[in-house]
Amino acid sequence: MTERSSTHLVIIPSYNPGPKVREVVGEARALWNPVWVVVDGSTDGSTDWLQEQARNDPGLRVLVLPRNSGKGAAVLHGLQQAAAEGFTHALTMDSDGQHPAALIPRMFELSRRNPDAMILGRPVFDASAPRARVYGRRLSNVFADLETLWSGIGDSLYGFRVYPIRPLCAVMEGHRWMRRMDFDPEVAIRLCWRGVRPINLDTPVRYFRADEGGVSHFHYVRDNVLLTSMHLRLLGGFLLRLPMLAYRRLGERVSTDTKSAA
Ligand SMILES: Nc1nc2c(ncn2[C@@H]2O[C@H](COP(=O)(O)OP(=O)(O)OP(=O)(O)O)[C@@H](O)[C@H]2O)c(=O)[nH]1
Ligand SMILES: [Mg+2]
Repeated sequence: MTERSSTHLVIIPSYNPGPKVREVVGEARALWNPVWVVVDGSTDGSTDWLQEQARNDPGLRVLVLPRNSGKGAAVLHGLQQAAAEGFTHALTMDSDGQHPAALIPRMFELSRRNPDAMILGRPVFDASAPRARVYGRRLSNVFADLETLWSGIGDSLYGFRVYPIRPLCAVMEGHRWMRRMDFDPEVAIRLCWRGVRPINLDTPVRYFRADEGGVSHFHYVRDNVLLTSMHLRLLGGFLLRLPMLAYRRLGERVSTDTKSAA
């Protein structure tokens, strides 16, 4: 039985996840307590199973959004409730089985040692990953590097992360963006702008075929248009912050040099 944390929780946004969600929730619960699943207007019957599980497991909570609102909106819904209950840090992971639940304790351990930082999983793909996914993210990563002056975001799109809740809510509540698939890249960039340091951890990613229970709701055209317009919008914010970012990055270089010289 895992001991309940009153400060660190797992939040799983879930939209029509297919059968894999059962394994994901089971693995996450075996390693962490509490785990919250935010059902984002699912219509695939997964809600009933999740609610039934939660009835028999005090470590599992299921929040249900009546309508599909987007990944970011689902995460924010969980974060706001978690903040109200005194939680300080949240690990986000997908409900489709792609993220390595086994690394939840390691991610939280890194976060506990660096509570002001965000811990970013960095995907290590195997042969199961579609090439479009492996190479397609490079452009988003180039933009994210530029927009943060190479502050160290290892992967802008990957959703297996631990965030400090308070700055994340502040960033999201201040803008109407970040509610859909723009959530993962835009929050990482905006948190960098606020001075939240990224720490990267390499983590394996699995892609499942449809006959293995794999499900994706990523729409190549719709979501790539969303991501491209997001980066174009963020470039404006970047130019405004350029002097501040350059000043900060210069300071980091000097302090690193000082340390290495000591
Ligand atoms: N796409 C999508 N995902 C949602 C939504 N609401 C919650 N989610 C969850 O967000 C996570 C990521 O969704 P995926 O469709 O797997 O997107 P992805 O992992 O970026 O795309 P793939 O690399 O193709 O798997 C999953 O846990 C979804 O269940 C939504 O409205 N749209
Ligand atoms: Mg996925």
